[in-house]
Amino acid sequence: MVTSRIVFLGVALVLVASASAQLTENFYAKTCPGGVQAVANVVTAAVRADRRNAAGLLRLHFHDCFVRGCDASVLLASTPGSKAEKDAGPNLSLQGFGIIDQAKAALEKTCPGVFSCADILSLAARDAISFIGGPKWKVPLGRRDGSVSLASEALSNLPGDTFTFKQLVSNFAKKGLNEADMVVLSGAHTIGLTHCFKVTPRLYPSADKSLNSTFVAAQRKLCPNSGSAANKFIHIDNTNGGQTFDVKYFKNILTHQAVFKSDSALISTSSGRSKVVTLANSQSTFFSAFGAAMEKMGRVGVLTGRQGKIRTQCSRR
Ligand code: HEM
Ligand SMILES: *[C@@H]1O[C@H](CO)[C@@H](O)[C@H](O)[C@H]1NC(C)=O
Ligand SMILES: CC(=O)N[C@H]1CO[C@H](CO)[C@@H](O)[C@@H]1O
Repeated sequence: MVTSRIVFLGVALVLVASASAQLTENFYAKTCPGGVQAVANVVTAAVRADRRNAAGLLRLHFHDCFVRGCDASVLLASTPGSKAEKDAGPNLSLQGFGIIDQAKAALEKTCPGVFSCADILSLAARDAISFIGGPKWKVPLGRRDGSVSLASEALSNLPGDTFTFKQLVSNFAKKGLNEADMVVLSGAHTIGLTHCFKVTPRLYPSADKSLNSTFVAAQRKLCPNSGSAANKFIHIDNTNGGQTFDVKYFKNILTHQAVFKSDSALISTSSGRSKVVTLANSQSTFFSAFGAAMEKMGRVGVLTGRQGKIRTQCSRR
């Protein structure tokens, strides 16, 4: 029993090590030399046209990696018998599918059957965030695409916005990401939108006691307690236009102005709080730590070598 467990662990470690070892920045240098630039061209045009696309593309990569690894399973369409990840509750507001399809279409013209949808997702997140003035990080390539996408797995693998600190740490740990990674990656909420119905439970009938009363009054104006306002979108970080990648998200947590309970929870322990303070005080620390954590997230559960496949259309198996 003990030996078989050790053997199993050994095999698992070798698999993890070899999977990540195979990702390289110049993976497509010979097979699709202009590919990385082609993705960047499509992504920057889309974000230039509408800055909100940056948040959409960043969240797509996160949801992809947390469910079955970064294998583009988030892009697959539901089938008559089975609901896919993208149609699960937490994913219903995902944005950016069209941009990925556009990049894939361009790549299929120049180097058919070569460039994975999973790599496009990973590059798109990086290109979008650096385009809006956020950090730029390395994107090692060579991921392959999976064929399975289940709504139930999105529900069971993605963190919830009512999670406690402990629940957040354990959810990220299951993906090989530590507490520091979890805190810095939460900084993604410096951009993007959320539904009022995600926010109103903290505002009505009485406000969550941990929230700043000035903030509560402002949020109540943005999200009235009415059914018709439930599906309205508001900025997660309402400062600087809501689409600026900066440390304001962390500053807002410290002044008790975080939108989600899971954001407020980051200062509910002393180790979490000290990480938030460090990030709130230094944009360069936030940027370099965010980039490093994104590179790490981009390696979660990847398929490489002969695993998986290269899809020709990202929504089709
Ligand atoms: C720590 C746990 C996390 C929780 C509980 C969480 C939860 C949420 C929720 C509830 C929304 C709004 C969804 C809606 O109203 O439809 C959201 C939006 C968003 N999340 Fe997270 N998230 C987490 C971590 C992350 C991470 C790690 C990233 C990326 C690295 C990320 C990126 C985003 C972005 C960019 C948006 C805005 C999307 C848009 O405007 O289209 N989140 N998140
Ligand atoms: C509440 O927010 C204001 C800014 O709107 C800030 O000056 C104040 O320090 C905050 N109060 C607490 C208790 O965090
Ligand atoms: C944003 C969203 O649609 N969230 C939903 C996620 O799924 C759970 C369970 O199905 C719902 O309760 C949430 O409202």
